Amino acid sequence: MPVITPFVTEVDFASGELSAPAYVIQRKLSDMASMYADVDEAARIMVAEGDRLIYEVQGVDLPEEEGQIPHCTTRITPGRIGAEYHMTKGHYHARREQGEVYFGLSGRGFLVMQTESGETSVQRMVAGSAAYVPPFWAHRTVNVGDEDFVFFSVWEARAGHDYGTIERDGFRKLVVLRDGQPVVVDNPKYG
Ligand code: PAN
Ligand code: ZN
Repeated sequence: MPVITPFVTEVDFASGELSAPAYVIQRKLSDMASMYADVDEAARIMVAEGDRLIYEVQGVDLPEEEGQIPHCTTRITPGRIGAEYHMTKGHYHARREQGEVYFGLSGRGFLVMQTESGETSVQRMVAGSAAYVPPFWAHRTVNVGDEDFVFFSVWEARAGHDYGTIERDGFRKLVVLRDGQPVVVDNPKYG
């Protein structure tokens, strides 16, 4: 196992920017249009206004080896595709037994989680919330506010990311605007 030199990264709470990110990943609507419930509305937006930034991830570079603790920020832009709020793709960890901690830095979000045996949990996050994603729970974050929702994530390096299961089946629950409020509803297309 390589010996990593200790380091500190400065984090801007409002933007999620790191002082020296090793990587910046941008996810646009075109990267995940099929994940929204209203795919026709996603297509309409892309024709009418062009592509749209949904979220950005900035992280540090660490080897995917036992004991390393990668960490990153995520900034989800405000907005909706139809009634459904901007969100991350979401994933299970490839190693299902690995959990994760999210810490809210700014804005307002919902953390949508589910297990493969059918349990669901939706937790509210604001600046200062420390949210625990236990082992075996898929996780997706949703921006339910009018400004960026920014949070910090910390996980174990061997967790890995299984996006395929969610790309195929989706999440059981969706977060949508209804009567001026974000509400959690069943996903009619799940599975
Ligand atoms: C987070 C997520 C990040 C982006 O760091 O990777 O919020 O979401 P997606 O990975 O679903 O695109 C995390 O859960 N890492 O394990
Ligand atoms: Zn994760």
